[in-house]
Amino acid sequence: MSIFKRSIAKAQKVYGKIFPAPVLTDFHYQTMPWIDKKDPDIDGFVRSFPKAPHLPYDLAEKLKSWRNDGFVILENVISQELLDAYLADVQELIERHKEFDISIRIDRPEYQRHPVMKIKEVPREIIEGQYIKIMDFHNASVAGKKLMLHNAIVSFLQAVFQEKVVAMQSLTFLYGSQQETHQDFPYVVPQVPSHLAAAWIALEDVRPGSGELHYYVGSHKIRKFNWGNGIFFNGESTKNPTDFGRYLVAECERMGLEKKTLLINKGDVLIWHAALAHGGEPILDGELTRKSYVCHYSSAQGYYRHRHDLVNEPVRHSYNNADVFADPNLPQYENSFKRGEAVEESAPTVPAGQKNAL
Ligand SMILES: O=C(O)CCC(=O)C(=O)O
Ligand SMILES: [Fe+2]
Repeated sequence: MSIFKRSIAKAQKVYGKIFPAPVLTDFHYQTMPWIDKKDPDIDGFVRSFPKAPHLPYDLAEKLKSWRNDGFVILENVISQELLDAYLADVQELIERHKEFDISIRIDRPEYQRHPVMKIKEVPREIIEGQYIKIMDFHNASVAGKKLMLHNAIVSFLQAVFQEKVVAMQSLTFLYGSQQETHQDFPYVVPQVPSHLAAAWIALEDVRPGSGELHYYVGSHKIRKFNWGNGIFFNGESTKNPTDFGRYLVAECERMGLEKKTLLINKGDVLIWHAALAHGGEPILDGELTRKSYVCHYSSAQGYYRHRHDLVNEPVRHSYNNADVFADPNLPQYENSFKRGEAVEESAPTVPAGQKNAL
């Protein structure tokens, strides 16, 4: 570095000490979804929301628990046929993995230096083992897109954001993640950070001991963690994910929030708030898979550029009036797994609890 550049850097550092930039302690109130603001009129909104009477769940009841608890479970909303089409696509990807540049994340010590790899570079026994996330397979899989933009999910999120829904990314798990307790918003940051939610789609019935997802009821309202440089995790943060996990567990326990584990069935979906504290339980029985598909969402205002291409207008794919962007880096694979094309994405139309009443 030249003497000139060094002096500038030093002056900036001194300036930063005298006039520190304000550290963000929460989302900007103005940007927050209506339902997170003071006194939202949920019944009034549902009366005016044309889709509400056609959904396979009681939207007003779900929006109220979303506001209070930070999550909802939609039971029996996705057809087995669509789930099986996606599972078959995943199986085919694994069998033909040597042909694909699709990314997977491997959280095993041997891969610590390069946790994100192309699936073709990873041995099959690693791909089919624990600590693996298949990344953004919805780009290649039509069934993956239809699941991600399923009417039951995007209608609920459209109500939460009062806006068109845009899916951001997906992760496919064969085993429990065993991830520490965390909130997603410090890591998954759309252009409007408070416009974020996630769905956990059960690809099989969840069995106890398989490393179930856990979450703290109402934890979306706790005071936000300070990473040393505000509420997002990035290169300037002085705290790490383990500090974050410790803070969240201590804060949830101090507030007396209930910890739950997720034991839902194939076809059910958990949708959670950007700030719900959650993680993966240890796997107690290594024989048990826990196949699941996790998608993150924002709104049209909140996510208008693909995170891997902030310059160009994204290529959009739409279902149920919601969008997902094509992968700007791997156009050759887009929708090349076509099983989902033949599947009608219709959901069971009767709420699970009312089936016998008809
Ligand atoms: O499914 C899990 O165990 C955790 C997934 C998760 O936290 C995420 O994808 O945000
Ligand atoms: Fe998460």
